[in-house]
Amino acid sequence: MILDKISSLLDEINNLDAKTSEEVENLRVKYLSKKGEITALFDDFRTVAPEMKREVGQKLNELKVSAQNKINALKEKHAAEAAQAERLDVSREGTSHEIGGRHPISIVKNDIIDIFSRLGFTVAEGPEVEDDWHVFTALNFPLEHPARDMQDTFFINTNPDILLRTHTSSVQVRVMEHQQPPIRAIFPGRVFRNEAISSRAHCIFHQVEGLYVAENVSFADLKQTLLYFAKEMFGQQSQIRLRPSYFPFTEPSAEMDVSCSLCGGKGCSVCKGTGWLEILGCGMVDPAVLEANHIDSKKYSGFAFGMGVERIAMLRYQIKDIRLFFENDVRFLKQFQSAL
Ligand code: 2U9
Repeated sequence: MILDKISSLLDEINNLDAKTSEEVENLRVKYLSKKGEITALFDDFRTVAPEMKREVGQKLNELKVSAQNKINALKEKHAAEAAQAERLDVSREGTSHEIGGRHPISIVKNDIIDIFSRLGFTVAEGPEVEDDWHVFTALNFPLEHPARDMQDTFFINTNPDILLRTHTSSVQVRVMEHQQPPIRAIFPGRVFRNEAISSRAHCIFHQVEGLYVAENVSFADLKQTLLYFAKEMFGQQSQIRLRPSYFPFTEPSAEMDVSCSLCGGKGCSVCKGTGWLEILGCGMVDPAVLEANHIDSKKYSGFAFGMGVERIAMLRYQIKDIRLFFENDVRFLKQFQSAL
């Protein structure tokens, strides 16, 4: 009898529950879809005797409305639960993300650039793969100079004209090709030398070179510039001394020592008891180099200097082995994270 069926379905509907929104959808399909149980009763309604149609029709509509209300209530309950689950718990402890730090060579290189920028030096960069002219010939290297040898320089495919630069002086040559004095710039970059790797030497390292060419540039200008650099880099108490040296591209040439900041110049194990640390080479640009680069050496003079960034970093952080800079061991690198 259809009225019994309606009343048992009404009981069933009133007691319905669902654990998930998928289960709610399954219930909707079961009762209210085209093939659902309640929809089927509407088909049966056609066969109901006319005198019963009014009562059965009313009950059938009540059943359908109850089922729709129940399903809608269950849907809303699950939607609210899902929204609650998605809400951010701002009281939860966050997960910290480790950020990287700068490499010590970059830290020291940037400090060197900052110091010379304050004196009006600009920064220029150039290619690491170079030719003989820019690395040797324009810089007054004689043909028989040992640096031109396979033992000392990396050549590309044994072509004697294409090589990895052994110093960033090649960038100075490139700058002079396009610019007449005054030139006041520094040249940071990677350089390559065919050397046996040890705790003190590596076949790749970083240099910062500097060049100042203008009218009336003197050795006193060089000395004062480098004294300023030493005090800014190693502390205001620092002193410098210049010892005569030789480079093909400068005349006169000198090597510069800075007073040992660890012992204050008294002598310790770092400065090997001398009180001094060698940090760079320098000199007045050889007039032959200016002429080779189309600069009138009667009108202009200049000074130049060059330093190894690894050497400065080893002194500053008391690092005993140059290889540490190239191994990328995070236990080493993490020690510089706060020194950004
Ligand atoms: C031009 C003219 C002169 C650059 C200079 C040095 C002295 C020097 C070394 C320091 C340690 C290289 O890294 S190192 O091995 N450099 O001693 N460099 S003067 O002189 C120049 C450069 C360009 C046109």
